[in-house]
Order: sequence, then structure tokens, then C-alpha cells
Amino acid sequence: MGEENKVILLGNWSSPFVQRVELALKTKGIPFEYVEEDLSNKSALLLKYNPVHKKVPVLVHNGKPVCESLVILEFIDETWQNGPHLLPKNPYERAKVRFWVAYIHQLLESMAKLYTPDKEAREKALKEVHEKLRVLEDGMKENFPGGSPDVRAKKLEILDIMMIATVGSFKTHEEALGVQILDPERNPLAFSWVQALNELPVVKESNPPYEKLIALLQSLKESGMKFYN
Ligand SMILES: N[C@@H](CCC(=O)N[C@@H](CS)C(=O)NCC(=O)O)C(=O)O
Repeated sequence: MGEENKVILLGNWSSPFVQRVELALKTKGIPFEYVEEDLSNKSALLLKYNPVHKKVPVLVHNGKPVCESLVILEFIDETWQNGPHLLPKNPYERAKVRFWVAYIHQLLESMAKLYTPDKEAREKALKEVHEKLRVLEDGMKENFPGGSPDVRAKKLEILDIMMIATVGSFKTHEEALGVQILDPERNPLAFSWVQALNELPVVKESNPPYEKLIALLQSLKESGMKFYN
């Protein structure tokens, strides 16, 4: 890797936002150095590169920082034009994909609310998650009219990345919370899509380790803290 193309990712193992970026870099075949951040004791580098939000992920390209996961994904796709594309080229297709990216981002926000200590708020959040998954199911049927997306045959695209970083670990969340999130009967397309994605080596490698994640989620549930800040 030449110095002219040095890529550093400041991340944290449990962050769905960091997973988005990691999957994008790996899909595009971009070599990078990963630096694990302790979010309870942030490094001087993180504070310097993301002084506004002080959050991960931060992508540092040749010494220049890019912050906010969705901004980073588009930056990666635009900077490394060769190889697989995360977003379609056609402006209308691109607009449609961006719409669903934003929707899946909202699904993640609803999922985070599942960790509230208030029982009523938790039940409301679960309804919200199910409703968003239902809408997504219908939306994906329109995007992939032939059935579920054929993930084995192609490289990951931005919607695959969003889906994995949001619901890739749904079984661990279900176990930690004692509720069903993704139901194969209600969400057959989303369910088979996520299952197929989870079989891909690049995804397996990027999913947080089960033991570590379940321990974190259980402690968040008890403490009532959000699973991301
Ligand atoms: N909107 C941001 C969210 C990033 C975010 O919430 N990162 C969390 C980790 S999952 C973080 O760095 N939290 C540290 C803090 O808030 O102090 C993005 O999409 O990149």
C-alpha cells in the first residue's frame, strides 16, 4: 500500500456504524489499518479527527478524516471508482437505493430503543421495529421483484451492508431481549436475505463475536443504556 493511499479506520468492535465501513472497504478490496477505540477513554486521534461528534467510525484517507458512516460509504464509493460499486450509477436507481439506506438507518434507531428499561416504551419500540420490517419487506419486493436478492452471486452493495450492520446479529438481540425481531413467516424476504448474507465469509468475519456481543447486550439491557450512543 503506497503512502499516497493510506487508509485508517478508527472503530469499535460493537459498532454497527463501523461495521458498515469495514464491509464497504473489504468489498471494494481496499487495504486499511484498523484502530480499535476505547469509547470510554477516547484517543487523542479520535478527538482530533472527529471533534464535532467524537464518535466512530472515522476514516482517515492520506491524513484527511471523513466522519459519519453514510458519508464515509459514499466517499469510499466515489474515491475508489474501480471494482464493485456500492451504489448504482443511474441517478434514479441511486436515489431509490439512498431512500432505503435512510430507511434501514431508521430501523437501527428503532432497534436501539428496544434496550430502554421502561417496559411500555420497549413494547412500543418492538411494534415500531416490526412495522418497519414489514414496510421494508414490501419495499424490497419492489426492488428485487424476482424474489430475495441473490447475495451469493455478487459483491455486497450498500443495501446488503446496511441490512447486515442493522439486523445481521438479530438472533443475539432476540436472545438478549427475549423477543422475536425477524420472523421468517412475517418477513420471508428479509429473513432469507440476512441468512444468506450471514453465510458470506466477509460478513462472518465482520460480525461481532457472539459471546462478546451477548454479554454487552445483556449488560445494556440491565443498565438501560443505549446499545449505541
Ligand atoms: N451517526 C453516526 C453514529 C456513530 C455512533 O453513534 N458511534 C458510536 C459507537 S456505535 C460512538 O462512537 N459513540 C461514542 C460516544 O457517543 O461517545 C454514524 O453514522 O457514523
